[in-house]
Amino acid sequence: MQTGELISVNFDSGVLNGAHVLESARTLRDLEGVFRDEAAYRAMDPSKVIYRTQFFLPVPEGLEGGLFWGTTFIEPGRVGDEYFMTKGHFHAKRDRSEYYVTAAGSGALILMAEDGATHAQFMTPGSVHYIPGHTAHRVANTGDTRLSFLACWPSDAGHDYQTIAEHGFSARLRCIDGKPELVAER
Ligand code: S6P
Ligand code: ZN
Repeated sequence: MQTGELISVNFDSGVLNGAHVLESARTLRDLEGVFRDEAAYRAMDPSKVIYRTQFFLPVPEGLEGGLFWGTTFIEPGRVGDEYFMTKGHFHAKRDRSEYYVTAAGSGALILMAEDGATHAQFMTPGSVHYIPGHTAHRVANTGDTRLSFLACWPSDAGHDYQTIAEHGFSARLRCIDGKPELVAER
């Protein structure tokens, strides 16, 4: 039996194991301009890790027809009244879709269509989230523990961070009276 590039996933933690699993981390410094409360952002340690990712890329990036697999781990915390969250992106090839599956913790998947219409889906262990093409996606950790979710996306999807850096999401998930609330920006 041929095993290929075997990896495994721990469904309780979301952790991927295998010789070909890659890792990266985003610190507060990498999230410049993401959070609305600039003063709160400046007062925090820029080297603090906000989220880490693990990736399994069995085919070259950009190849049509392949699939990638990964896990994202977002620490609990807030910058001002906004929860720690991912930068968020559209896929560079806009029609490419993606699945997220929550492994641990609780959070919200924030989805924004190209016309700016935004909504959120609650994430809880076992929840499966289909992200259609043409939809920007970002995840916020609304809980007190680490949020982990698995992802599967096409190897030619690519990432467009620039559009979000320039225009942001049209709504932000803020902690209001202790509860997450999606608040329109404009
Ligand atoms: C890739 C997929 C995820 C994110 C990860 C980090 O298409 O959506 O693996 O890359 O959750 O988020 P971001 O917005 O920093 O790439
Ligand atoms: Zn994506």
